[in-house]
Amino acid sequence: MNKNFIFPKNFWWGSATSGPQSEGSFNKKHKSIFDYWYEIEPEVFFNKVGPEVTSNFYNSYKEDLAMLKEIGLNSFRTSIQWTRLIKNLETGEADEDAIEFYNNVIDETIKNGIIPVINLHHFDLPVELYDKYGGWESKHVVDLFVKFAETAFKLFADRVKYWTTFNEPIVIVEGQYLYQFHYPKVVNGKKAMQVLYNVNLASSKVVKVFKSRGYDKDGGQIGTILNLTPSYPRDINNTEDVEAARIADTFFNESFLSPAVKGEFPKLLIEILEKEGVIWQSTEEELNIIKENTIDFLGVNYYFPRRVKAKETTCNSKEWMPDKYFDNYEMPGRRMNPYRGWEIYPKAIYDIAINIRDNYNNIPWFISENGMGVEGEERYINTEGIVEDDYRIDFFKEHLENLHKGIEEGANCFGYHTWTPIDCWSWCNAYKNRYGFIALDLETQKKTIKKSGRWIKEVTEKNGF
Ligand code: BGP
Repeated sequence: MNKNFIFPKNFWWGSATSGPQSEGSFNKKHKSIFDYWYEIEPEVFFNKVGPEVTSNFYNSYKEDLAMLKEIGLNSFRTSIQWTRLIKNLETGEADEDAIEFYNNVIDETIKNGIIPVINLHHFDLPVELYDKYGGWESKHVVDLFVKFAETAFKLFADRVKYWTTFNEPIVIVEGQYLYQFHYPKVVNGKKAMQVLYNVNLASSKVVKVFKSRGYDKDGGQIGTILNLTPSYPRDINNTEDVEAARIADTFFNESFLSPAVKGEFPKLLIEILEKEGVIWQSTEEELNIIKENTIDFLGVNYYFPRRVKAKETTCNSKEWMPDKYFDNYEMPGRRMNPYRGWEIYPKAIYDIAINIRDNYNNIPWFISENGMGVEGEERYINTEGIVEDDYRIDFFKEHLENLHKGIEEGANCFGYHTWTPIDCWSWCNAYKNRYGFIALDLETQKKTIKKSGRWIKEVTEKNGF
């Protein structure tokens, strides 16, 4: 018998993108680390497609938002680019053209009956701040970010009620300071841990400004977006595997989740970092800011689980790395998305829901990204020109079924956003894998609703499937 999956009242059905991945860099006043990286190493990016045009949202936001309405979305996340909004990075003064653009986007979103959710940082540090101060290594940069946030609140918080500070902050640590998949590709465990601390501090300082200036009156809420990758041990009966998974979890999930929700860093993390001599520099005053400025709601990006086993290899790096404590484990028979190279494991969504319910105060949260990137979707275009992406519909259904089970068991989840509404630029993968409900023809910028776009419309109308 087919079961129906109906979701709570006022559930958010939506989709997320980010400024640097959809707007194009038209009229920006500063370069982000990605703009700069593309300039110096274009060959790193798939087919050498860079961030200049992406999905042209800067010019086509009206038509794009109308399409989001057409597929029934009731909420939409994007980000304001620091490198666009802020003319003077030291003072936080805004740029006129950017003010007009973001005002138009916000007003148009609301006009279409869609709730705007605005994020402030999506890996897009202004490169000048890296060159001058070392980027997130610097507490001065933390304070400049707070100024940027304050400018954004002043300009737009009258209409934007849901704000988030960072998207996947652990990726800044991993990509820029450990595993070299984001510029400046530094490998330095000690710096990585300082950055982990500084970004947590930046988030809490922004929460503090939001609340102390009263932007939380009138329904305003502030949260953060974390990519949670639950760590599953190779063998749950092997205590060393289980311990390795616990440590991986503390590094990659709890290091942001715990400060954001509970106001403190996990004890296990601090213990390890002290023992290794790589603990960050902090002050009492800063730790109090983190303690007292926790988030109102959480966004969870979920794509794949982490599988872990006890350390078997020796760490080759001369640098201290978290990987000293675990090895990643390739589980035989795991189900893969071969294009992105990520395991597909829908049950993790249920496990996340229960973890938040039981260990994180059952804080209100939503799935802020979930999706399946597929290469070569032209293969699935039918005679009417529509991409028949049944695999994506199945992927969403399976994840939603697990989410539904979590909600039935008391998880406080209020929405589900997919990645992404319209095929967008995926960092170094550029336009290799497509995720959207709406296909983008890169050459003509023509946008066409896929089969999944029709499907999500029905889902939002029924509040389930
Ligand atoms: C998340 C990011 C997004 C997006 C997505 C898909 O980690 O928040 O920005 O890009 O992953 O991943 P990718 O683009 O690497 O395929």
